[in-house]
Amino acid sequence: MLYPRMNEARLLADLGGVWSFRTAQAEGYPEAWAQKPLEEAMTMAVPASYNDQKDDVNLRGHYGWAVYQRTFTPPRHLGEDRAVLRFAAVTHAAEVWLNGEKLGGHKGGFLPFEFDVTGALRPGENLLTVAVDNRVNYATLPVGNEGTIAFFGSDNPGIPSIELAKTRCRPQNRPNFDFFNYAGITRPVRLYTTPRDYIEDITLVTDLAGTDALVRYSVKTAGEGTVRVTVLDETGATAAQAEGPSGQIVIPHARLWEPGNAYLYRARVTFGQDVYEQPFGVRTVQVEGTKFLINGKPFYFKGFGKHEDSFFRGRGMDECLNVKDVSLIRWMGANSFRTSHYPYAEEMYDLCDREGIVVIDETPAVGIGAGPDRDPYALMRIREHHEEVIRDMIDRDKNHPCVVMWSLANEPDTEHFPQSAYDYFRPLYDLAHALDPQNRPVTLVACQNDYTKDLITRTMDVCCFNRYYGWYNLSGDLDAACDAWNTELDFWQSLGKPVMVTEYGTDTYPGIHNVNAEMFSEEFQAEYYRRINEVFDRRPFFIGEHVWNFADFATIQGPMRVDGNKKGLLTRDRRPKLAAHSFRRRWREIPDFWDKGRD
Ligand code: E8X
Repeated sequence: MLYPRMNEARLLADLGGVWSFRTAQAEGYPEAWAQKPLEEAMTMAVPASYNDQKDDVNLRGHYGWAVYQRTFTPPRHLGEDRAVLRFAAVTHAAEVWLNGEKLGGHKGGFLPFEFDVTGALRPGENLLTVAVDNRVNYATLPVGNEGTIAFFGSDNPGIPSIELAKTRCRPQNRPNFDFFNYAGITRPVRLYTTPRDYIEDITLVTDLAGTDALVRYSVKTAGEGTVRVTVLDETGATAAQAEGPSGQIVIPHARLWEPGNAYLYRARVTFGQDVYEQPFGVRTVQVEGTKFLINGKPFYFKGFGKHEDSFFRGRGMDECLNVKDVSLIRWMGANSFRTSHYPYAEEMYDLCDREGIVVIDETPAVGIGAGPDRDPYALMRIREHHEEVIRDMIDRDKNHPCVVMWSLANEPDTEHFPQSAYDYFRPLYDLAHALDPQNRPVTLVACQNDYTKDLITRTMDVCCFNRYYGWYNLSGDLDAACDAWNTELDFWQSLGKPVMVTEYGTDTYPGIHNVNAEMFSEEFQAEYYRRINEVFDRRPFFIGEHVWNFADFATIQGPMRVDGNKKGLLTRDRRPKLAAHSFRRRWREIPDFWDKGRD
């Protein structure tokens, strides 16, 4: 799916701003609300989550449907052009109405969807109504618990007062994931036009032949016309040309896209009256032995698990914050991050393409676990939707040079029902490889588990796992933590695959200091990383360290969280803790391409 861009053939109108809004019932909303201006409505900014925009506890913790509405008047000169209404993301499910007619719906809160409204627009004012459902359960990604299971804390089964209260508590979301269940129209809504005969999609795959770049392209079109492709370099000069819906283009002496040293070409495609320019980078990615190669060189991941999370906007897209975060990523000498735990806004990938930041692109599949006694793969109703989000994520992000690996899920239960986990994920692994024109490496991020029982993680192209030795277990004992790390890395060493840690960290409250480096202090966070990083540095097959987390972030309330998750190297308002300075010293000494075996 192409990103909406304005050009000489295409109009683009942003429908963000302050919309009308009101909450509805858990199970639904009156369809009559889409027929006329919303009554008893409040103001609500788009794009942004709705949860934190008002000081109303009922809105922050709302459960179920809510309805947004606005009017807009398209220019009269649209003429014969095709008009499309595009939603970059609505969390978690949406139903869209235009002038009282239902256009359709969409399930999934982190990927775009669109409707051709050419015949539905009317002259003058149009009424756009968007109903949004924030419920999570065993059929959604991310997964919500069903019943009254709490994410944190104990369920205290059998205590009569608690059991009775559970039967009478109000219906609410029970996220099986550790981030606040922000919801709403969280990314841009746009109206864009194309000529009747138009370019539907563009796919670009780059390879190297000596100093030349080989670019395989294919252009999907609708209607009549001839496809012409002109490759422009950053100066706007023509680097190569081709004609026809698919083929191969040679760029002589191409400039490579490299981590920290980005170079972007543009594929300018014309078809009939339509035009579209697709940025791309010339780079290759492959796994070879225990190395992760970018342009044939061994890349070392230095970076983070992140969240799209900020004050007031919640999970809402914020390009200023994206620019700030990339600046801080570079300030710390990092080179990459994982889009934990859902695909991020398209604008962040564009920014990473331009800035040379490497991205592991993750689906919203988090929370696939139901305790040691229940097989989540039998219990949950997510397989089809999981395939759908893999398909849509790869379709959306396939041309980004910054994306170097796909993550199928975060911390699914791969320990208690190892064969079920294998049978569930192996086909998804094959699907991702089949769908990706660039055939990038595929992984899943494993939870702290008995890795000797886990059958699926070891079959991934890169073995990625989250480990909290010294925090959630062996708490506070960094000698024991390093001992556990060494024991486990001995196991992974035998596999002969690249291995990286995708989460390790400690809750750290800024301002808590002690000489003895005890848990929750800034000194402990710094010492925890110093000690464990020493273990990593002695393992040539260990190809990356992603800390958890880039910054503090909001979570559901619970006895394990004081004002959210505090494992950030930065506070939520992006101020460095002691460990951020330690990593700045460490990562500025580690090259992006680090052939550890040779050092
Ligand atoms: C944590 C992280 C959470 O924020 C992230 O979304 C997924 C969690 C650690 C799980 N991984 O809690 O800070 C550790 C389980 C150890 C038994």
